[in-house]
Amino acid sequence: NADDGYRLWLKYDLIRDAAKRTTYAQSAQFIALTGNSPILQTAANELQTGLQGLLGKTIPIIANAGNRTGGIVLTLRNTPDAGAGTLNDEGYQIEQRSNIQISAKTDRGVLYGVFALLRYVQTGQSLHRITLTSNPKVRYRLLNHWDNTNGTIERGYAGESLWKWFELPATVDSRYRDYARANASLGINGTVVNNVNASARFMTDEYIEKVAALANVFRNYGIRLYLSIYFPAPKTIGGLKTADPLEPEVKKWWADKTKAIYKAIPDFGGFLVKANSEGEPGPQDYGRTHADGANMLAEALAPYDGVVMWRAFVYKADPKADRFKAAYEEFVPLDGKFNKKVIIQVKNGPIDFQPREPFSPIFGNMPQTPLSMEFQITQEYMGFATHTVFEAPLFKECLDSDTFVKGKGSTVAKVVDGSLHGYNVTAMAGVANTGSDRNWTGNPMAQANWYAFGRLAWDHTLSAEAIAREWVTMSLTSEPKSVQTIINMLLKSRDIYVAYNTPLGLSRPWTGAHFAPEPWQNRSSRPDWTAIYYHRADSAGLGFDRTTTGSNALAQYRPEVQQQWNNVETCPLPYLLWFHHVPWTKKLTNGRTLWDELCVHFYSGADSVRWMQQQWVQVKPAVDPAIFADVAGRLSTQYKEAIWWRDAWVLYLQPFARQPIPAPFKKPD
Ligand code: GCW
Repeated sequence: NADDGYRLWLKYDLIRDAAKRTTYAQSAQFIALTGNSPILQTAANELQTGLQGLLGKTIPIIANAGNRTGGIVLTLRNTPDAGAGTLNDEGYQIEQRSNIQISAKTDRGVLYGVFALLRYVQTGQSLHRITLTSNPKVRYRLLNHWDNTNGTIERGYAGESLWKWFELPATVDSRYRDYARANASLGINGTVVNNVNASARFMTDEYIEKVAALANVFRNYGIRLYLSIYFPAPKTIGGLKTADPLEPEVKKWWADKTKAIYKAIPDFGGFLVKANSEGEPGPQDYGRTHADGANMLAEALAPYDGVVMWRAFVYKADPKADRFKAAYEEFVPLDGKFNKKVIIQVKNGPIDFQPREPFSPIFGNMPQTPLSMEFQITQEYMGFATHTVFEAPLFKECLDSDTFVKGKGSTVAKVVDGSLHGYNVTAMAGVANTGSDRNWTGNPMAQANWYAFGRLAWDHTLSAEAIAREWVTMSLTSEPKSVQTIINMLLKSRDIYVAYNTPLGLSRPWTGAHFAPEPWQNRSSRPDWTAIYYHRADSAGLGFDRTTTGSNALAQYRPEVQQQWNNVETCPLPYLLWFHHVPWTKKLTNGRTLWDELCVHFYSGADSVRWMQQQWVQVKPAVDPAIFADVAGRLSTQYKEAIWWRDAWVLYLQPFARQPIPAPFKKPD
C-alpha cells in the first residue's frame, strides 16, 4: 500500500486516534448546503470526500440544516451584515455555534473555507469554538505553466506537460480535476496553461477548443484559465502584414480573437505576455513601447472581465551594460502610461530566479501601476528535481524586504498586495513545478514549494515554518518528532544550497541548461549569457561592482536600501558579491578573508547535505517507505552534486585567488 505521492497534501488518511475521530465526528454529523452552484457543489463534495477519509464515515449532504445541530453548514452571505462586512470577495469565515458555519460572499469563498476546515482537521487542531476569518491578500493568484504544444515543459523537471494536447478536447484526463483540486485547496484561482515563450497556435480555433475543455474542468474549482500570447500572432496566423499595436487592423484582429476566446471560455482570465525579451518579438519591433503593446491588448479585453499580465523580464545583449538595471530602466519611465487592466509582472529579483537575489528595484518604483510578483516554483537554478530546496524562506525573504519608498516598513509584500500604493488589482504568479510524473513534482519534497507558493499568495504573512509544518503534517507524517526534524531540514535547505552553489552573492555560474557548474564559461551566443559576465572573477578579486565606482545599479534603490548594501565594509555577507568586487584577501566583517569565507561556504554547504541525509534517515519509521526511498535517493545524488559544485568553484577560483584551501577543509572525501 505504498504511497506514490499522487495525493499531495490532500491525503485524508484515517485519523488513527479513535477518540479524536469521535470528537471531530460529533461536529460533523451532516453537511448542509444552502444555495446552489457548481462551485458550492464542489465545496460540499470536497468536504464529504475529505471527512470520509479522515473520519472513516460518509457524512450526508443535506439541503438545509433546519433545527439540526452538530453539523457543518455552508452558506453564501451576500448581505453586508456584521460578519460579511469583514470579508472580501473570496474570503471566508468559519465559526462554531450550534453548527460549524462556513460562510462567504461567493461560492469560491465557501470552497476555500472548506479546504481551511479540512486543513484544521488534517493538522489535528480542535474545531471546538473555532472562529476564523481569512481573506486573500492578493486578488489574482496564478500558476504559470511554461508548457509547449509538443508536451515539453521549459524548465520542467517532473516529466511531460500535464496537458495532453493531442487528446484534447475530446478526451479529458481525470488528472486535470485533481490538479484543480490541489490548487483550489491553496486558494490558487488562475492558471496560465502555456509557455510565455508562446506558440501562436494557442490563438487558433483548434487550440482554443482544447484549452476550453481544460477551462470547463477548472471552473468548478474557481480557477480561471489564462493564455500566454505570441505578440506577432496577427502576422503569423492572422495573415496581416504587421503586428504593430497601433495599426487598426492589428487592434481589430486582437479584439476579434479575444471575442472568440470569450465565446469558448466565458470566464477567461486574460493574457500573459513576454515581449521584447530574450529574442521574443514585441511592440518595440515597430518602434512602440511596452505600454502601447499592453494597452492594445487591454482594449481588446475591455468588454470582458480579463486582465493583461505584461512581464518586465527584459534586458539587452550588451556586455558593457549591467543587466541588473535593465528592467527598471525600461519600465519605470512608463509608470502611469498603462491601461487600468494591465498588471506588470516582475520577477522577485533583478536578474533571474537566482538562489539568492536582492529584491527587484522595480518594486515600489511604479506607484501608478499594479505590480505582480513572479516567483519561480520550478527549480531551474536550484538543482532541478534532485536537490531538496524549500523555497518558502526565499519567497519570504523577498516579500519581507523593505523598499523604504514610503518610509520604513514599505515592504515588497505591501507593494504587491496593493496596500502601499492603493493598486486596484493585485497579483502573484508562480512558475509551476508540476508535470506528468505520478507524484506531480518529481521530487516529493518539491510538492512543498507548490504548497508554499499557494499559501503565500493567499497570505504573505504566514511564516515559512508554519507553512512547512502544515505541509509536512498533511503530506508526510504527523509523528511530532519527525515533523520537527523534517521542518528543520526544510528550513535550512535553501541556505545549504546557496552555500555550495552561489554563496556570498554569487550568481549564474551556468549557461544553457542551468544545471552543471560552469563558472569558467566565457563563450555563448550572447555576451551576457556567459558565467564570467556575472561573477567577474579576476586576479584582483571577485564580484560585480554595482556601487558608484561600478555600474551604480544601487542607485535604483532608496537611500536606506543603498546604505545597507553600498559599503563593502558593512554589506551583509549574503549580498556582498552582488554589489562589490572584493579583493581575495580582504578581511570580511567576521574576520575571515574573502577566499577563506568562500571555502567555508563551499565546504560546509556540501557537508550539510550529508547532515540532511542523516536527518532524513531518522524519520524513516514515520514516513511512507516509497517516499522515504525516493527522497533518500535524491539526497544522495544531491550530496554528490554538492561536492561537484564545491570542487568546480574552488578549483576554478583558486588560480585567481592564489590562496591555499584552508586547513580544516583539505582532506579529500
Ligand atoms: O529564467 C529564464 C529561463 C527561460 C525563461 C525566461 C523567462 C521562459 O532560462 O527558460 O523562458 O527566464 O522567464 O522568460
